[in-house]
Amino acid sequence: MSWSMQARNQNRNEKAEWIVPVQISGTIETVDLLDRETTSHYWLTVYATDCGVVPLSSFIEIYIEIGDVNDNAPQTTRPVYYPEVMENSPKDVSVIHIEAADADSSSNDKLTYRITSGNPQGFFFMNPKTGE
Ligand SMILES: [Ca+2]
Ligand SMILES: [Ca+2]
Repeated sequence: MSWSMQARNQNRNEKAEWIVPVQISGTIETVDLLDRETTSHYWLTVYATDCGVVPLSSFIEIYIEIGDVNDNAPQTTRPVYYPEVMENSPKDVSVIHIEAADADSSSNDKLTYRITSGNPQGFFFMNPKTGE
């Protein structure tokens, strides 16, 4: 009996086909690093074919979901911002609103913001949840 397998990636319309070594039980293993941010799932079609004079075969579909690992840092739209605020401005004037995006699904809605330097006198405050 031999196994053959087709991998279809519905996101990109790519198609790959390869033959898995002859085994009685077909084990699917990864052969390269996967990246959920590039491809979040795979549809595999596995054929099992016997060695008869007239070979018979059957197939199954396998859906593989790629679990997320936090392997991307948050990205802001620009590396440096140059906002301006007038002197003598009243308290609570908004200076800038920073927004960052993160490609990891596990990081969705979990980004926090904080000022790490340049604010020794505490003139500025940043909301850790909103980036304002
Ligand atoms: Ca992340
Ligand atoms: Ca990830």
